[in-house]
Amino acid sequence: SNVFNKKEFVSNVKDNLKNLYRKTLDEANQQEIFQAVSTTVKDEIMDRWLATQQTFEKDDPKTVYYMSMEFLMGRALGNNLINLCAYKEVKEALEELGLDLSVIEDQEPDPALGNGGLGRLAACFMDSLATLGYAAYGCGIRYRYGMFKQKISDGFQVEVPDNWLKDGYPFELRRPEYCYEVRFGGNVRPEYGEDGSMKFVHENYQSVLAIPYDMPIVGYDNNVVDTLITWDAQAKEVFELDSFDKGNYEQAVAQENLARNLVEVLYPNDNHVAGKELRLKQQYFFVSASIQRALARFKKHHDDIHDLPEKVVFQMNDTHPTVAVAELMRILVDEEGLGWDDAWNITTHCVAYTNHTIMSEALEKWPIEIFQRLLPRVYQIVDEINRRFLIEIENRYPGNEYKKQKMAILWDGQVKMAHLAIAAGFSVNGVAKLHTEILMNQELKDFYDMYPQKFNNKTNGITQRRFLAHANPLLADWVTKHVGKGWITDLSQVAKLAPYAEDPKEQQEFMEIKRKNKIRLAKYIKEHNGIEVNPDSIFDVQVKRLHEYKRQLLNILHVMYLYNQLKSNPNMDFYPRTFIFGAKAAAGYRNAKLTIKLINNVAEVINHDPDIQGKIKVVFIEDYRVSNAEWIFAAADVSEQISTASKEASGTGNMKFMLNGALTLGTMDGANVEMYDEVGADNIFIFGMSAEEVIAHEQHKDYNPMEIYNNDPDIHKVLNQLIDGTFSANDKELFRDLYNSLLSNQGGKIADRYFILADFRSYANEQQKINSYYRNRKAWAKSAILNVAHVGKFSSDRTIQEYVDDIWHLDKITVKMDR
Ligand code: DL6
Repeated sequence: SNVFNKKEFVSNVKDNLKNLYRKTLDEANQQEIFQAVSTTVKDEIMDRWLATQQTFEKDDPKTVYYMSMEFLMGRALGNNLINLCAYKEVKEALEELGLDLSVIEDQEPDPALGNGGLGRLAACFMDSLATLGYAAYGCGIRYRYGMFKQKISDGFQVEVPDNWLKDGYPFELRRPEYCYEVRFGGNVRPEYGEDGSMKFVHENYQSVLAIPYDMPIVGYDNNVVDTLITWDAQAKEVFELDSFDKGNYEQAVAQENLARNLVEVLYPNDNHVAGKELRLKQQYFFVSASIQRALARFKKHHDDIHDLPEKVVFQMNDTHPTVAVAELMRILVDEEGLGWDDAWNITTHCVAYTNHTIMSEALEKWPIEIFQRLLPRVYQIVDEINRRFLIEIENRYPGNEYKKQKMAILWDGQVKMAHLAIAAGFSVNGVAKLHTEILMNQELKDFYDMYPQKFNNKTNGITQRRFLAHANPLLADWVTKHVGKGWITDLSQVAKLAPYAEDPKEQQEFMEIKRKNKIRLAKYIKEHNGIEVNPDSIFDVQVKRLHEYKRQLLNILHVMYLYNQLKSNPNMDFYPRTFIFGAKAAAGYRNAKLTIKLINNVAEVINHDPDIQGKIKVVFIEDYRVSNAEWIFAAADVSEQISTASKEASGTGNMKFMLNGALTLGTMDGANVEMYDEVGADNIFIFGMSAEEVIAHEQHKDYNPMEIYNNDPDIHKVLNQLIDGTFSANDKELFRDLYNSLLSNQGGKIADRYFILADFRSYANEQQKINSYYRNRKAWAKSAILNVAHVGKFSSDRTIQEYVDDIWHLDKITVKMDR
C-alpha cells in the first residue's frame, strides 16, 4: 500500500515548514524539519484516525481501557512510518532533498512517561492492540517532566529534568471539549429527601479539570488508529474565565497550584513505592477522568448502564489505578443512582488486575489518614467494600480471624490496594508462568484459595515492529528474505528460519549483520563516551533499571574477578569482551547509585590498564532509554538476565535481545524460564539457584554469605577490592556500603539478600563457557539464529490475543478507507 507519493510528501513537508515557521527548507534547522515531517505524517494518520472513530461509532465494539500510570512510548516518528509501511519511501524522499531520516528522527524527544518494564509493556500493548484491530484506549498522565535524563559526572549519576514538551510535541492532540472535573478533599454529608431517601453530598472540595491530550497509536498496515489519552490538569476557575471574575482569588490560586503539581512529574521509582500523597492524587486524577470519559462514550450508544460490562473493560496495570474500583462504584451509586449490589455487580464485571511484582517494597499501601482526607467519599466506599469482603471471608472460613487480618483491604491503618484489586477484579493475572505460580502458591495464596477462577497467566511480550523492523533493519530484511514479510504481524513465522541455522552461508551473513550493528553501536559509544571499543570483541550487555535484585553488582564483581585473573595470568584463554551497562537508578536509591559509580570506576581502571591489552572494556552508556535501546539490542552478543530467581516477574528486555539474536545468560527467573523452553538448553546459558531454592533460604533464614567469603579466595579478593582503594584510590570508603550489603546484616536488611555470592561461582562458570563457545563461530551463529527462530511466542501480539480471548473478549474491527 502506497501511503505517500514521494513528490506530494516533499511538497507537504515544504508547505508545513512555511506554515509552521515561515521558512524554506534551506533556512530550517533539523528540529524544524522534524516538526514539519511529523506534521506531514500526522496528517496521513488523521485520516485513519477519523475512519477508525467512524468504525467505532458504527460497530460499537467492546473497548478496553488500559489504565496505567506509565506509558514508556519512545519516539513516534520512525515507528509510525514503519506501521504506515512508509519508512523506506520517506527515507528515500528525504534523501533526495539531502536530508537524513535518522538525523531527523533523532530530533524527537523520547516521550518517557514511564520508568521501565511496566511502562514499556503498556506501550507495546497499545501497538499490538491497534495492529490486531481492537478498540482500545490507553489512559495515563501527561507528565510535564517524564523520566529524568541521566548525566554521568565523575562516574556519578546526575538527574536532569526531562522537559520533553519544550519544542512542542507534534503527535498529540489537545481535546479540551472532553474535559472532566476531578474533586479532592472536603467532606461528605448525608442529605435526606422529603420522601425519606438519602444521598451523600460532597462539599468544600478542591477541584481540577482534566484535559485530555490524545496520541495516535497506529496499527500496522490496517488503517486502525487507537488512542492513548494522557490527562493534563488545569485549574477550573482559570479554565472557565467567567467564574474567575466572580470567584475568590485565593481559591483560584490554590486550584492552580493543585493542577500544576498534579501532573508535574513522573515518580522515577521502578519496583518501589514512595508512598507520597501527591502520588495518590495523581492516581485518582487520571482514573476518575478516564472512567468519566469511558462512561460518556458508552452512554452515547446505550441507555442501560447495566450493559456496561458488555462494552467496557478496565485493565488495571498494577495496583496504581486500583482506586478505579471505588470510583466506578461511586459514580454508579451516587450519580447513576444504583443500589450497592447492582453497582458491585457491574463493577466486578468491568475491572481486571495485572500484578507485576512480588517485591514487597513495591506493594502499594496507603495510610488510611491520607486516603480518607484526600478522597472522603471514595474512602467511605472502600470501607463498605471491605466490610462486605470480611463478611464473605467469614462465611467461607467461619471464625478464622487470621485469614481476615491477612486478607482485609483495610488493616493496620492502611488501605491495601492489591487486596482491593483482587476482591473486585474478575481477573487477576501474573506476567510470566513462574511469576503467576509464585502468586498462586505463595504471595497471594489466600486469595487464590478463595477465588481460584480469577487467577490466570499472561506471559509478557514485546512488539517486533519497533524492536526488529525499526531497530534492526538489516536483520529485519534478512528475516524477510527467508520467511517473507508475514512475521511483522505474526511473529510465529520466524520458526521457518530454523533450517537456515545450520547453513554456513547464512551463518556468515547473520554474523556479518551483527558485526555491522556492533560497529553502529561502537560509533555511538565513541561519540557519547569517548571510549574505543572493538566490534570483534564479544558485546556482553546488561541494560535495564538499576535495582539490587537485578544484580548489576554480580556482573561488575565478575568483571573485577576476570580482571584479577587476567592480571595474574596474561596469557590465559580469554576472548576479548566488551561489558556494556546502561541503567538509571531511582534518585533516592543509595546502593543503586553507588553501583553506577562502581561500574564507572571499574571501567576507568580497566580501560586504561595496559597490562590487559584491551582484552576487557567496560562501558556505561549514559541515559539508557527506548531510543538508544533499539541500537543496543541490535548489537548484543550476550544478554545478561541475571536477577535473583523469583524476583523478576517477567522481564521484557530479555525478549528484545533474543529477537535480535543475542544469547541469554540468565537465571531460571521470570520469562527466562519460558525462553529456555522455547530455545532449548543448547542455545542459552543458565546458572544459579532456582526460585524454589531462593524462597526456601528466605524462609529458613539459613544463608550465610560470610562463609563463601571466607572459603573462596577469589571472591574474598574481589570483595576486599571494594574497600582497599583498587577502584577508588582517593576514597577507600566509597564502596563500603556495597561491601557491607553483601556481608553484614544491617537495619532490617539481611546480608546479601539477593544471593550474589551464592550464585557467583555458577555465574562465572557459565561466563567461561561463553568464552569458549564464542570461539566456535559456527556454533555461535547457529545458536544466535535459533534464538531468533524461537522468539515467536514473545510477541506482544500473542500476549494481547490471550488477554482478548481469556479476559477482555473484544470484537475485532476492520477499518476501510477509500483511497
Ligand atoms: O510486566 C512488566 C514488568 C516485568 O517485565 C518486570 O519483570 C517487572 O519488574 C515490572 N514490574 C514493575 C512493578 N512495579 N511497580 N511499581 O515495574 O513489570
